[in-house]
Amino acid sequence: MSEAPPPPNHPADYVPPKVWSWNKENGGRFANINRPIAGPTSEKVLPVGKHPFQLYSLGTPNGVKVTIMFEELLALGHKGAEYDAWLINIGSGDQFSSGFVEINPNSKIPALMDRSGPQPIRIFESGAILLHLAEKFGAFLPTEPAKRAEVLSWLMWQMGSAPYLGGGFGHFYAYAPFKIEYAIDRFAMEVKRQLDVLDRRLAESEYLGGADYSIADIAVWPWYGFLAKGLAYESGEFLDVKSYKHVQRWTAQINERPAVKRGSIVNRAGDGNLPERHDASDFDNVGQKAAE
Ligand SMILES: N[C@@H](CCC(=O)N[C@@H](CS)C(=O)NCC(=O)O)C(=O)O
Repeated sequence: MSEAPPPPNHPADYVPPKVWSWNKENGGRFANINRPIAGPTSEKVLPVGKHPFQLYSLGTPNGVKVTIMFEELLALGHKGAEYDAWLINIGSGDQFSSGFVEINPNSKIPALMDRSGPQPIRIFESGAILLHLAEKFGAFLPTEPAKRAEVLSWLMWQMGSAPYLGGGFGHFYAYAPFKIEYAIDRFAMEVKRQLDVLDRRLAESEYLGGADYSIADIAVWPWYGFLAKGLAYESGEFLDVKSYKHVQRWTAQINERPAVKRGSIVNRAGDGNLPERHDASDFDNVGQKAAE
């Protein structure tokens, strides 16, 4: 029987050593996949399907941004946005395979290959993927400079802010091996500030970028809409998410979009979900849920 690793020092007792070293047993959820080095750990060629876009992803908030975008493009009638969505199980370390690292040297989902042109193009970072698709199809991103700047500002806001929500608040509130009041206080304050930023914007504007739904909403909704519904880190009551009325209005509005419903179940395991998506008809096989 293997012994449990010793608990980390009490935060107040910790004195950092001169040189940091990797303690694989430092606990916390995801300790098995976190590591201080980049690069592949196994050889694997990724599968390639029949469609112009090959997505390698998982249905996390960062992953569903992209599947929602594809479903929105298809709903608009852009047939060229057909995609194969392959499951990357980050809990099993699929993101460290040689094939995945060739597409994303940062080993994180989502990663996309655009095979629609003469040379395949790799794109990583969900914000870059949304921008690539928006420009390619001329959709969900205004061309008028002031409107475009507003959408891009909120898109980049999401990319910069969500790590405080997930890696900061979520980690210390839900995943760390023990509760540290200082860390939870610091990140709860920041996440509430972020919710207030969104609430004030959504009080004056129907969508984040302005009057029209855009890639800014597609990027922000999976993180902050999920949070507003009380579904992230079981923190709804703790953060009093219901008090952000305009975020609640916007969350409910986007939730109703059929493409959002479809995109939200892709690359997820379990009943009512689609672990992989290779054809629009795949949604028929998961029953009514996606079509409702
Ligand atoms: N800034 C990146 C973040 C991507 C990211 O953090 N992906 C997580 C899942 S949501 C992941 O792949 N984690 C695996 C790992 O860290 O090994 C993006 O928006 O694409």
